[in-house]
Amino acid sequence: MIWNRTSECMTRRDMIALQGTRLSELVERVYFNVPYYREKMQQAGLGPESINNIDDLQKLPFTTKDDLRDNYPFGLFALPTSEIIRLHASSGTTGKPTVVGYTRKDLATWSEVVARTLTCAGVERNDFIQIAYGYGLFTGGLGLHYGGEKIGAVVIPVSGGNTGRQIQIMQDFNTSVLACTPSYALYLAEYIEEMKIDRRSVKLRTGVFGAEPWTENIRREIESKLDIKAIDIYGLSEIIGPGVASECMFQKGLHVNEDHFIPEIIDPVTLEPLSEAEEGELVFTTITKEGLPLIRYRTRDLTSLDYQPCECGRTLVRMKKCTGRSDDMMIIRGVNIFPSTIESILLDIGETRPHYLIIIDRVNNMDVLQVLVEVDQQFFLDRIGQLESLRQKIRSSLESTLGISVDVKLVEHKTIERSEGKSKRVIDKRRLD
Ligand code: DLL
Repeated sequence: MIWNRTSECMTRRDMIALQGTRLSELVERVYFNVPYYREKMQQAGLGPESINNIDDLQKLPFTTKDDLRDNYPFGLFALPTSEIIRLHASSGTTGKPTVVGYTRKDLATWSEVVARTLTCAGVERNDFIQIAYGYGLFTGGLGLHYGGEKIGAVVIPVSGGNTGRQIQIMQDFNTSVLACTPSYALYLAEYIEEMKIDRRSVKLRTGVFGAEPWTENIRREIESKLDIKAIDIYGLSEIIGPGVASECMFQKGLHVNEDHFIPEIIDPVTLEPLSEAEEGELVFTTITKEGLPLIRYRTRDLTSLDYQPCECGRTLVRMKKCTGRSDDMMIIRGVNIFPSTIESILLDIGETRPHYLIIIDRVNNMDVLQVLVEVDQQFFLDRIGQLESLRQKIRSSLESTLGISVDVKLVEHKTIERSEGKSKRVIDKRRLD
């Protein structure tokens, strides 16, 4: 099933023409309505007449999270607040949050793109969607909510947390689709197992998981434990929230709703555009948004693009599953390391659980990397004598891939805190000083 065949199955030529028209309209709007953009364009020697098609996109300057923060809270809005009918904000770990505003039309666009996301995941009007993303300033809960209503499914707005109640609701209401972060899905699966809840009393068929990076290993774990298809959905508040891109049933990359958000991939260091299939930083230009349109917004997420049409019939460009962010990269003793690399190594070793914590510290002016990893409960009970050899095995796998020494600590089941929303898997004590 495809939600909007006209937009999702266009020829490349038609898409480029549509993007070009929308882009030049956008540039005209922001030039006259947002002093920040006007100044930046003037500095680059550009006027609205300079941008006529998508080849001109690369002439425009980038926008970053810092630009949004510097103009906190409403400085980049392109319309007066009398036209804005909803605000959301992204929490952010440092400094001020980023505030995003939606007009009535923006909310309609948001419902449309989330309806596409859900249809991509095989969700239909007969489904019962349990939304366990947080409701509030975070875009996850309300974003999925209105998309679910748009397709006519039965929306169950539980919000995050209270795991026992989540499961009770799944059983009583016959929930068929679960929407939450992958880390919470994993926690729910674990809870069902531990409480010895009969898996058949839960009728889940599909999960729409996103808001944080997750690997193929985690996907396999969730799919087998919950006996569902786990679909990756991507988005960010600044661009709209969930609904930016989603996997279809083929799970071969995430279709980007590029009639609304033009993606580009750039080298995060030189800022030069990269070609198809090259991995780099994802950049978006929102060509239909009214409240807070963004030009060449640097997401910091790392991925690549594939323009080949998909087996599902959609021609929308696909982005590879995002495994990390350029600002997630840890530099430990000069070596660039991504948390996702550590996660893959840990999960390839059978006896460990997908729960780990990476701790970086500086001792005597030297960076030290410690990895805490949970081990199967059975292992602690039956094979305690083999713990040391398991620890050595993990250490040598990590060290040979990362090229630096790693202190590995095996911990018992449930030692590492579970998360109901986005998980936090890295503690960098060097930054806390
Ligand atoms: O997380 C929006 C969202 C809600 C997406 C629910 C999907 C489902 P923010 O809180 O602004 O918005 O965080 C955006 O989260 O730049 C990525 O780094 C990360 N992210 C979101 N989805 C994925 C994903 C929402 N599927 C930031 N895979 C983004 C990897 C993701 N990272």
